[in-house]
Amino acid sequence: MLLPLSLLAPPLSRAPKMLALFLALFLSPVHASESPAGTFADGGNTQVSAMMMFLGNSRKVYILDKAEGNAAQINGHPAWASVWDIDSHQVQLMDVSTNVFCASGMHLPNGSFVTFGGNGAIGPGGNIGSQKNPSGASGAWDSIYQDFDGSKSIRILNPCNDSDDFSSSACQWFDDPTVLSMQRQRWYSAAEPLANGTVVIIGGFVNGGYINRNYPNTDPMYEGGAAEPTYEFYPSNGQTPQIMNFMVKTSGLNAYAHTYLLASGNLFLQANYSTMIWNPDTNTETDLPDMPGQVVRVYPASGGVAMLPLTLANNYTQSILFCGGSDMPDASWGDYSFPAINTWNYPASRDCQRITPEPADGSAPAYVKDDEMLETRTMGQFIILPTGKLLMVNGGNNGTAGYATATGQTSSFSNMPFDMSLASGPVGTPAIYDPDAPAGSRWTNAGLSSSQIARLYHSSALLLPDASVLIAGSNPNVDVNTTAIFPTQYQAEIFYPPYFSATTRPVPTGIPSTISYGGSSFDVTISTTSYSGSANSAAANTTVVLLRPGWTTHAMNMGQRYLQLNNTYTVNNDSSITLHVSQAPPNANLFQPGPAMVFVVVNGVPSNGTAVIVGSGQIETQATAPVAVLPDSVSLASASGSADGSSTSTTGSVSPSASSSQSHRAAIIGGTVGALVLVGLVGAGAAVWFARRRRAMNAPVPTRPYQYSAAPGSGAGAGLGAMGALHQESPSTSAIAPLTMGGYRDVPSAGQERWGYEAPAMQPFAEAVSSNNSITGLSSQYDPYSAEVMSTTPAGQRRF
Ligand SMILES: *[C@@H]1O[C@H](CO)[C@@H](O)[C@H](O)[C@H]1NC(C)=O
Ligand SMILES: *[C@@H]1O[C@H](CO)[C@@H](O)[C@H](O)[C@H]1NC(C)=O
Ligand SMILES: *[C@@H]1O[C@H](CO)[C@@H](O)[C@H](O)[C@H]1NC(C)=O
Ligand SMILES: *[C@@H]1O[C@H](CO)[C@@H](O)[C@H](O)[C@H]1NC(C)=O
Ligand SMILES: *[C@@H]1O[C@H](CO)[C@@H](O)[C@H](O)[C@H]1NC(C)=O
Ligand SMILES: *[C@@H]1O[C@H](CO)[C@@H](O)[C@H](O)[C@H]1NC(C)=O
Ligand SMILES: *[C@@H]1O[C@H](CO)[C@@H](O)[C@H](O)[C@H]1NC(C)=O
Ligand SMILES: *[C@@H]1O[C@H](CO)[C@@H](O)[C@H](O)[C@H]1NC(C)=O
Ligand SMILES: *[C@@H]1O[C@H](CO)[C@@H](O)[C@H](O)[C@H]1NC(C)=O
Ligand SMILES: *[C@@H]1O[C@H](CO)[C@@H](O)[C@H](O)[C@H]1NC(C)=O
Ligand SMILES: *[C@@H]1O[C@H](CO)[C@@H](O)[C@H](O)[C@H]1NC(C)=O
Ligand SMILES: [Cu+2]
Repeated sequence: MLLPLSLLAPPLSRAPKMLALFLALFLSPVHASESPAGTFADGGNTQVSAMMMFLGNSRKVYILDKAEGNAAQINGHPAWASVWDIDSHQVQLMDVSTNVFCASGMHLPNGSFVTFGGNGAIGPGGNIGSQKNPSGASGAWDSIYQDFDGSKSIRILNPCNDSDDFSSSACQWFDDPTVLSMQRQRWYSAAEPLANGTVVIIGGFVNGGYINRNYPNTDPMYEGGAAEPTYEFYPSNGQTPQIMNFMVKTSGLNAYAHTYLLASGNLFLQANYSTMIWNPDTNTETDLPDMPGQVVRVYPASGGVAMLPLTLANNYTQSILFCGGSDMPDASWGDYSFPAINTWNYPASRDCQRITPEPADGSAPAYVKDDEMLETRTMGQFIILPTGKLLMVNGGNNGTAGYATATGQTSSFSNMPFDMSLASGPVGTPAIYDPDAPAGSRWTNAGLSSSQIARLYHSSALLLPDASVLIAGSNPNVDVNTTAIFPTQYQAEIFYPPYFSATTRPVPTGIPSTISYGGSSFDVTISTTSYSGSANSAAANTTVVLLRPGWTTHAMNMGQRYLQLNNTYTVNNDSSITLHVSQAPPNANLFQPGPAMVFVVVNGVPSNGTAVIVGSGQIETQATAPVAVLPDSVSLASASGSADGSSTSTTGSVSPSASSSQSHRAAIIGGTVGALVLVGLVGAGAAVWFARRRRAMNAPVPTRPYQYSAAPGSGAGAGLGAMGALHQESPSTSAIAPLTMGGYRDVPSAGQERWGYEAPAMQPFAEAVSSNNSITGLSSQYDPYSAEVMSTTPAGQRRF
């Protein structure tokens, strides 16, 4: 296994190009008059197409692609994962065992990330893998791409940084469905965390398709075994997946249902043109009004959807904003195979609607028409900025997400005008939505440049710690195609929102590494070089916000949330400002436990984000405490700042500490915060004693906590449980090769024993239902990191 070596450096052949990029990005002089505000810059080559991304920590973005024929190779097969370094814009390839094609994903309370499901194994051209599942309808493994079936996968990643050993299993994806998997096959499932950090996973396709129905739709519940109308939890609470009626009601257009946890603990769901509130404990549904105009927002209509910032001004009222998508008539949507019409000629929607699902005054929830977008857009994606405005990027004017070789109107691939793309008219110009602006003036794209790179199906976008936005991916092709009209895209870009015109940025100190739900306030100080003009007005115009960028795929940022922390302030005699900041409100439904960034925004200019863990770091009911009363604000009329804190000036005076360079990057004032930024996420993760999910209600409680960083061997004898030993390697080899799955990856030579590995059970859906679906035993009972597993499953071999 050459995993460690290939991870440590990109192949030499790529080095010159990377070096050129590096030089272009960092060494060419950037003058203050050439502010990057509103522009795109090169973000490097992601080497795998960035269908999915998430911010692992202050240094790394993790990228996932589907299993496909990327030129970049790892362990003898094409790579479909990489980790992008925020400073260098270079990636290291990573190995993932299963096909993560169109998975869902979420953060966990301890700062790790998890992805759910995907497709069966495929080989070149998107064909079913060479090794079929027992049904014959999907792949268990493919001998060329060497991907395993990912349809039940639960993959876990513990984010690392450069001071960690990336070659160690601790920094790699854990991905082995024989050890940890969902109870059901789910492709395009929804995922949303509850207040205790448990993730609810909803619906999905069993196998593939454009939309989740046959036509006519005579079996809206199961579609003959192709639809999965149930929900389940990670970690599993032992419950057999139950049917969610809403999945039946919205059949056909219910993949990646838009799902948001509400203040009450219930969840808001929107799919097809239906809306409801769901109680996850009782599985009861309360209908809300239909989407006006029957505009579809879920995949493949793929509208931009976000929960608006929770602020003091709106009293943490949760409102969901929907923009764009498609209002194609029912028959146009076609079925699993393809749309009935030439979607690329059908303009996407420009309609926006807002809804407040739980109005504080008890009134009936209702959709309210919002300002229309500046253009029609499918696959537009909302990125919540630290300023509380929402950036919309990516997408196309016409059509839908998805790809196909034909439509109901174009039977031959050679007549498809955009190759496999079902969308056309890429929108290269971002737009910014201000939720607080008066109706009629919420959208603007003034001063924003256009990207020349089409970002259509399977593109993604993510807020970075410096408050710029990483934009990557786009691949409306069944397999890698760099010559298609909309090719497989590896080039990343960084978009700099307007506040990058500021020549200096606030540098807060004192942000803690963890945020609790209620309890004592904490003090954050910004120096005089962090703002300009009157200290009193700067202090009064400062907000402290918690922002979670989310796990992005398919024009969504799952888990994305923004919550303003309450604060008062003291203007000090040295013109610094001390902010007295409240913890998160004592209701984890408003902002679920887990990783986030804290930004301090002064006069509209954000600081860099500081990584924090919100809550206990564990999957459990989160402790809450009464909100401490904040000290009264203290002003000082004579104090003023020495920075250019303007969000609009591009030529303002440069503060002394920033005068050595006029590059926007260098002009961001250095300070002690740089070190603090990194402490939160990873530090908290390392310090936490990892309490484990209860593998069953009556699982033995571990007698001692298991520390993640425990030396290999300290848990000897523990292991995999039912499947027994999968690894024949020596312990030192298995420590760096967590991803192999026995006999399939290493094609056995004649007479060589396969190690008893069977692909995760892939019985047809109908069969599963009729057998009352007892859990296969391969499912969520074994958490490879779990103390319970360590202490209760003597069989097998330790993996790490
Ligand atoms: C990286 O992670 C380690 C813990 O894994 C932490 O101690 C360190 O501060 C982090 N930051 C940097 C810059 O490496
Ligand atoms: C959306 O839901 C409506 C109402 O149930 C249904 O008639 C329609 O077929 C659904 N659309 C699709 C494309 O499945
Ligand atoms: C804000 O919300 C809280 C909790 O829902 C409620 O108790 C309070 O009355 C609200 N305040 C205002 C001004 O609406
Ligand atoms: C989008 O659809 C409209 C209406 O059919 C059509 O006029 C336009 O040419 C399409 N745009 C592209 C890029 O195909
Ligand atoms: C890539 O797309 C082009 C244009 O449609 C097509 O001619 C070619 O066959 C495709 N290549 C592959 C490998 O699919
Ligand atoms: C500023 O100095 C005055 C006079 O020494 C003192 O009374 C006041 O408390 C100081 N204010 C702060 C915020 O330190
Ligand atoms: C806060 O600063 C922004 C950016 O300079 C400005 O647009 C806004 O009017 C200020 N708000 C107040 C209340 O001064
Ligand atoms: C988390 O909450 C869900 C929903 O109430 C519940 O089913 C689950 O058992 C809880 N998990 C833990 C670890 O508390
Ligand atoms: C914010 O803090 C102020 C000052 O202590 C207090 O009056 C106000 O009620 C707080 N708001 C919330 C939502 O806690
Ligand atoms: C903010 O982030 C940028 C980009 O990572 C970095 O160059 C800069 O040094 C950071 N500023 C501070 C004060 O840490
Ligand atoms: C975080 O929690 C998950 C779920 O319990 C676990 O699998 C993972 O190992 C934990 N991360 C670390 C760094 O321990
Ligand atoms: Cu997809």
